[in-house]
Amino acid sequence: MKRSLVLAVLVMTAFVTSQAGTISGKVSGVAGESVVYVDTIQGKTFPAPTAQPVIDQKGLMFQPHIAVVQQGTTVEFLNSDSVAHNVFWISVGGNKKLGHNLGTWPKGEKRPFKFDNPGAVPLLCNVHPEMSGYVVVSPTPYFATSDKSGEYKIENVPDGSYTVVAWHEGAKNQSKPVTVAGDSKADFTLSK
Ligand SMILES: [Cu+2]
Repeated sequence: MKRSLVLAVLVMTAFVTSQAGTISGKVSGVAGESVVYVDTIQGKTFPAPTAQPVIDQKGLMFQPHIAVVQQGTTVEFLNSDSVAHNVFWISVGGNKKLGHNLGTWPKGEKRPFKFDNPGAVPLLCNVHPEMSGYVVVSPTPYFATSDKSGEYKIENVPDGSYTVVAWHEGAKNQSKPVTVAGDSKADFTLSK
C-alpha cells in the first residue's frame, strides 16, 4: 500500500515535470537589457505576489533602472538620497489614463504603489528631469530580463500556446505566438 503510494507520487511528479518547459532565445536589434514576458492568457488569472520589490532612488538614479514585476505586485519606492525625489509616470502600457504622480518625499521614506495594469511604466522624477527608470508589469508570472547580449530564459512555463512580448527601452514592442512543449525557442528583433 505504502509502496504503491510512493510510486504514484513519483509518477505524478514525473508527469508534472514533463508538462513545464522554458522559453529562451535572443533579443536583437537593440543594445543592453530587454524584458520578455508571456502576455495575458485568456481565462487565466494568477494570485498577486506577496513580495514587495523596492525601487531605490539613489545617486540621482532609479535603481534598478528596469524592474519587471507580475501584475498585482506592490512596489516600494524608496528615496536613499539626501535630496527630495519625486516619482511619476504619464502612462502604463501606453495608456495615458493610467498616468500617476506618487508625490515627492525626503530621504529614508518609502511609498508603495500596486501595479494592477500590465505594460511598461516609464518612471520619471520632476525634481531631476535626467532621471528615468522603468517598471515592466507582466500579466503572467512568466517573464525574464535578458542579459546585456539579449539572451533570455523564462523558466517553468506550462506547455501550451502563448503570445510572448519583447520590450526594450525606447523600442517598439514585438509580440509573437510561441508554442511551449518542453524547452522552446523564440527570438526577437526590435527596432525604434
Ligand atoms: Cu529626483
